[in-house]
Amino acid sequence: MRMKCLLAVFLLGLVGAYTPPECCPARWGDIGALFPLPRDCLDIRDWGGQRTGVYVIYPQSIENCRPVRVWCDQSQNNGGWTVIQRRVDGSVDFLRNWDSYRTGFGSVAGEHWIGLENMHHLTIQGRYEIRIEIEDFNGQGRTADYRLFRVGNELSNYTLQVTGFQGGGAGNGLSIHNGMPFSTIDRDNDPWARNCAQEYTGAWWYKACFTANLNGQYLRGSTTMYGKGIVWSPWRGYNYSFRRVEMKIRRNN
Ligand SMILES: [Ca+2]
Repeated sequence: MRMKCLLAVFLLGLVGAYTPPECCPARWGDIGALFPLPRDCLDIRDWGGQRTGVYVIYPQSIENCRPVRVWCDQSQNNGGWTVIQRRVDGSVDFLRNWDSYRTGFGSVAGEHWIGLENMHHLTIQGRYEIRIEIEDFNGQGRTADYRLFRVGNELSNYTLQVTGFQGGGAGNGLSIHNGMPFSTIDRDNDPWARNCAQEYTGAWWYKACFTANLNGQYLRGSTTMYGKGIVWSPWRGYNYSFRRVEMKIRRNN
């Protein structure tokens, strides 16, 4: 079995631009039994994909077995991490509408948002933990870990479930967002009287409004623009915009 899995990963890795047929017969048919498709970067790691980089995964609940290109971090903390959001240099505009956040945007190997629909289908496959890595402009990095991260379906406006803060040095910027629906500049689902996404130039599971604004503007360090940057307030408050952010998830059951 392991050899078959290794072969499948090898073939998928070879054909980075590979797109399977619409109906994806390889998943459920006879061939599927020979070549199981990876659900996430943990499957890829377990089947021998040890290199950190771009892979194609097939979240099980997506109709028609649609492939999703992702960045797999196979080095940190034993690997198996599927990256769902990344900011590195401000090259991609994150001030976008609902449709963009729903489907995803950016470059898998660079600045990227995997999309709420993909997050939903990924995180209902099992129990996922999340690690958030943040780096400031002095090169100092910190993390925040949570034992459970799950994104609801579109009917729930992709409501966030995040529990089990494990520490990690950056502080807890996410727990107040537990139970909140997602909001964008054109879709105000937050409980504030006004629109947090418009006021703070981002898109998030806003409450009224946030302790984390990781899709905020790329403002490069200290800023007078209160709350409008890439904010993780428990570490640097609301007037600091971080250099790098990575949000990554890993199945833990
Ligand atoms: Ca509102």
